[in-house]
Amino acid sequence: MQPFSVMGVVNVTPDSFSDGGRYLHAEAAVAHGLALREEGADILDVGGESTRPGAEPVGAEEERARVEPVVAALAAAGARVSVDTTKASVARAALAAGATYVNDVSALRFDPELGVVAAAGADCCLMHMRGEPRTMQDAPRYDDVVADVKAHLEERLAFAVAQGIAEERVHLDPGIGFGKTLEHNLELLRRLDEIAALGRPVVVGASRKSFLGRLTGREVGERAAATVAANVIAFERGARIFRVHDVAATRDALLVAAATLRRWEPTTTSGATTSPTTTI
Ligand code: HH2
Repeated sequence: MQPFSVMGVVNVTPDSFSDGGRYLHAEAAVAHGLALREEGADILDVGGESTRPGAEPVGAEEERARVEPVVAALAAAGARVSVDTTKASVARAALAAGATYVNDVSALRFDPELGVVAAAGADCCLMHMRGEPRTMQDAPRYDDVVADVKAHLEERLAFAVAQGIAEERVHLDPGIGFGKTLEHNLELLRRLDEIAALGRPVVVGASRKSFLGRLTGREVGERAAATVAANVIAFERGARIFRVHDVAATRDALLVAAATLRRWEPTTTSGATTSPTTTI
């Protein structure tokens, strides 16, 4: 079985940092999601609220209205769909519309009820974030960023299990770019094996983020190569799910990394890999 999963980003928002406004209409978002699936995405992550630094919150009703039709159409087309939300009511609507995965960047801190909703049978990603999106980049400080993130994720995992989510359904994410400096992000990638040691699948969302812009001097739409590099390193250090905008490039790089590092062989038909099976 393929030793990684690619999660394609479908932002149904006017203000996301890399593609805000491009897929605000449901039809455009669905077409984008289907295109990402063609590129090889194993999961499509549908979000209706930007979490970029300084983003203003969106009301639950507005967020639900953005996300629900897109989730329904993608699930009806046979895609595996996750919902990127911190709100129980949005998650409930998305799960009813066919999503099977809840991606919560607050790790059940903003709406503890979300755990109860996810416990009704969904997989769940708990991400580390310092504070909240509006203020998270205000002078972030840690004693030891990796140890602090690890302790936080361990505590949130215990909370999720207490809410009724089966431990084997929980994935953990260090939250690249969420209340972290360039050095913090690099340290987390460098020592990602320490997060993987928690024993749950690790999700990484480095895609096109500003620390890659700082390193390369490139604008947000020109960071695919930098994204690929970060993800290959993360894979080597134990990450298993890769949340990206550039699905084809990431998937190809991870196939090569998996074949090289883990001697994993894709099944080939006339030079192309067969459609990937998800591992989660
Ligand atoms: N990053 C973003 C959103 N959701 N979820 C997880 N699990 N991990 C991440 O790193 C992560 C995430 C931010 O990226 P994007 O969705 O492209 O931008 P925005 O939040 O501005 O919509």
